[in-house]
Amino acid sequence: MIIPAVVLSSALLIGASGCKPKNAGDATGSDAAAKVYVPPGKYDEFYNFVSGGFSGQVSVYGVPSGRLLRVIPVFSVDPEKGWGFSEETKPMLNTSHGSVPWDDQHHLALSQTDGVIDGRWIFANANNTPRVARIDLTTFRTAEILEIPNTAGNHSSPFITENSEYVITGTRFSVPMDYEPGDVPIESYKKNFKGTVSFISVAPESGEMNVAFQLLLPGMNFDLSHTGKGPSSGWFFFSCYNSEQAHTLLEVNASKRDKDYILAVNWKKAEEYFKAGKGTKRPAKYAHNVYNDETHTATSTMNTEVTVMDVKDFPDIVYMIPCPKSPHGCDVDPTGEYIVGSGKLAALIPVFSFSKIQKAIADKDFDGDYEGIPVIKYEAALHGEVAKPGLGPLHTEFDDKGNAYTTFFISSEVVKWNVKNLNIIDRIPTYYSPGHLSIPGGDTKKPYGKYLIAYNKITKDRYLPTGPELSQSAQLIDISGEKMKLLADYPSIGEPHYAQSLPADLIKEKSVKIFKLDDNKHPYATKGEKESKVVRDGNKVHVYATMVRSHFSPDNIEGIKEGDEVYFHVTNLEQDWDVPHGFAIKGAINAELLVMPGETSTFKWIAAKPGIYPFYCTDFCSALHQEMSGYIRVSAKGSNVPIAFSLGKNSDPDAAAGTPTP
Ligand code: K7E
Ligand code: CUA
Repeated sequence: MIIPAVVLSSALLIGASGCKPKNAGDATGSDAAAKVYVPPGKYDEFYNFVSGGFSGQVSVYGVPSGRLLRVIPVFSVDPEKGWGFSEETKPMLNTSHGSVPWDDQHHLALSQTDGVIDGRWIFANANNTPRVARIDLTTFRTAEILEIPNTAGNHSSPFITENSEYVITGTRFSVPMDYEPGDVPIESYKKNFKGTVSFISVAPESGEMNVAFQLLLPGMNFDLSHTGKGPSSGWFFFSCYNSEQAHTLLEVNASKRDKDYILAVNWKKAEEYFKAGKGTKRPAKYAHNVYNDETHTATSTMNTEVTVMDVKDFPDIVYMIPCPKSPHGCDVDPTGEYIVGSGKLAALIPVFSFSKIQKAIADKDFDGDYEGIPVIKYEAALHGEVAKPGLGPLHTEFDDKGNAYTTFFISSEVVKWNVKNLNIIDRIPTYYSPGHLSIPGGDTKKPYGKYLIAYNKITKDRYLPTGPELSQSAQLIDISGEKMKLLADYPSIGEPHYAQSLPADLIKEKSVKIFKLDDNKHPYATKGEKESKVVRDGNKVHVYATMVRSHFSPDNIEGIKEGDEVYFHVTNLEQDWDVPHGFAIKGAINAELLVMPGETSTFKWIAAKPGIYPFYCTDFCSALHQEMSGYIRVSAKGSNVPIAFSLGKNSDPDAAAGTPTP
């Protein structure tokens, strides 16, 4: 998020320099310690999924302990797990721009049934090269990545509808559409730059995603969004800024107006039009990457078409609601009646009423239009304003008792207020400058109002110094009582933006422990040591290898020649939980492989130079893990060393050292 320095320079300095709120550091007593203590061998109550920001990954923590359980590789390569390095996972990072090994991951959306978290999948956005990923919560792996056409800056993403019908995304950067000429003067923004909102359908059983259709909107910046629920079911709300349509020095030029907008989208209506065959098919190019748990392999296909509906042609789909000063968070309360807009520069928080919005639309209580979209009168949509809440409101989540909790970036605090009467109930300092906050279920119909986690941008003086960069910090706050209580601080990975949590009981029994070897349909799977072999095919060599505690089969390989492309297809024969084996070769310009029980992965290696190359298992798998290794011999291009492979054919150690074979 960005706060215009010119407008708020003094306030920003206070915020960004981490002005110590009173009682900084006073957090906890033995009471707090007991609340976060999860004894050794016991499980946490919640899984907490945290966006990784510029790390591109998603991390999983236990709450309340704050223990890091896992980092799930999504949009960035991960040498630890071979993600993006194995032949099988490389297609997952494919895009219309080629392979993209990194992204910026901000928001997460757990799948829902009837507005309640159902524990099947979690969706994640890539901000930079627009994509949405689906992570399977049985394997904790990225199962699918879909690129989004006609989009730049996929920030307002992904937001899910109540029954996971669609994941909805909006553009941060308006740009010329992919099917229009892109080589236009930047100052032609108003004419040529457009925004879009994309409806990504989610198949009910498999979860497979597809860009169903897109709405074409005026050029501006769409920031954040939430689905309606209950009475507002079938609607979507997006915060928009830069209604000034500035294309330079946005911190000044996009902060001029008193009000920007919340875009209200009647998505059910839009879907009706789409299903009736409305909209225009446009040429497009966007990658769709799917990982298959039976072949243990990803495939990437390039889509070539997308349906675009210009909202100008469908006047009853979208409406604008004025919202003070560059709104960021756009959050809908559990009842679905109240919509909270958080203007980054606003001195109050407006709360809109869905029933009033409906009445205003019925009565045509409009205040002109914005580029053809009717603008509902502010007062006509307003439920009320939270007065003097704090400085720099960003994001709001809800508990199960009718309260809202909003982060304030500049005044470094979380403020609790009542959604109906708009009175402030409590405020608690955070250390420092919180962005998002997360309450388990806090943006659904059913919040679990026990904990709140604030994700703070600035950490200075909270942890032992670690050079110029400190890891960002999460703070766990007890919200079970009237007053909030700080319980614990813990570091986080990358830059967390949004996070979501669910009760551990929803998914822990479904967690996959092994992949069944019998179900392995990888074309190069080797299901027993007897089947292991080395096969030459021109200058390509395929090694069908197995791994089991504590050896590879084969582990002596000869007959590889300089310049050969060698593919090590290694199958982990174990059928036991938590026994991966690793694979690495000296000098390989690749990462390791980390192969799960029953899985096959492929390591590509160019045999660049004659010599002997050891390979070994990188994961300490048994008492004899250090013995789990092997040798590859690479001979000169013209040599006549035949392909040979073996396991356990040891030479007589007392014999004289052999002479090199020519
Ligand atoms: Cu506020 Cu990208 Cu959701 Cu960061 S965004 S904080
Ligand atoms: Cu297998 Cu170490």
